[in-house]
Amino acid sequence: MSAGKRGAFFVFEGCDRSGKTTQSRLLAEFLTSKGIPTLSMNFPERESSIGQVINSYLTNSKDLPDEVIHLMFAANRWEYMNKIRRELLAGTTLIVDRYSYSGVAYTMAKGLDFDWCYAPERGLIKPDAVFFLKTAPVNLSSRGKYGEERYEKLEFQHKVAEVYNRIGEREFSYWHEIDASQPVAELHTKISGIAEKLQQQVEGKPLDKLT
Ligand code: 2DT
Repeated sequence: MSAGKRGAFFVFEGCDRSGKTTQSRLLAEFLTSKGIPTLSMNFPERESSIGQVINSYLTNSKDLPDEVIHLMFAANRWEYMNKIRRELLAGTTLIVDRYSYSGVAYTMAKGLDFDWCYAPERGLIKPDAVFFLKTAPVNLSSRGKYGEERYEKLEFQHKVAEVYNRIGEREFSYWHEIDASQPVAELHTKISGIAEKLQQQVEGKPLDKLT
């Protein structure tokens, strides 16, 4: 690969069980089939020591103040920033399931204000595109294994959905809202179409930061 060609940074966002995992996998398979080096990640990254604390919080085995867990989620992204930068600059395209937008949406849904929630995200590498899988939270409960983790409550998911809409308005220039009630294959066709086009545009474009 010629110098200066970097990978693209794609993020999937949405309420719990909105199909992010399936669509991330399909996009990774699609890009790989086109010969593009691809790496899939997700946040929270539960393997690190910070990630393990987050995992015990999410599975309800540990309680923490809202502010503390919020900062741990942000710290969990910061601890992977060098790796993300390195991979992108080496030409690998990243497909990331959840990022700062989940951080802001889930904590604001608890009542904390935007500026406070967003502050620790400033300076993180900015994605080239966010695919926001929009679905009515009411539909989600019919999907498998719903309700086991801390945030999988319908009322809370409604609040999260509202905050996502506000974030989408603020970040409109790279936010792609996709109706997640469509069949899996149709969703994938839309997403892969956008990703393929962006993939070509980002080559040679410097990495940007969240501001
Ligand atoms: P998964 O079920 O997708 O693993 O998500 N969350 C996630 C936050 O509250 N803040 C964050 O910064 C991130 C990345 C969303 C686990 C849950 O963690 C929430 C759902």
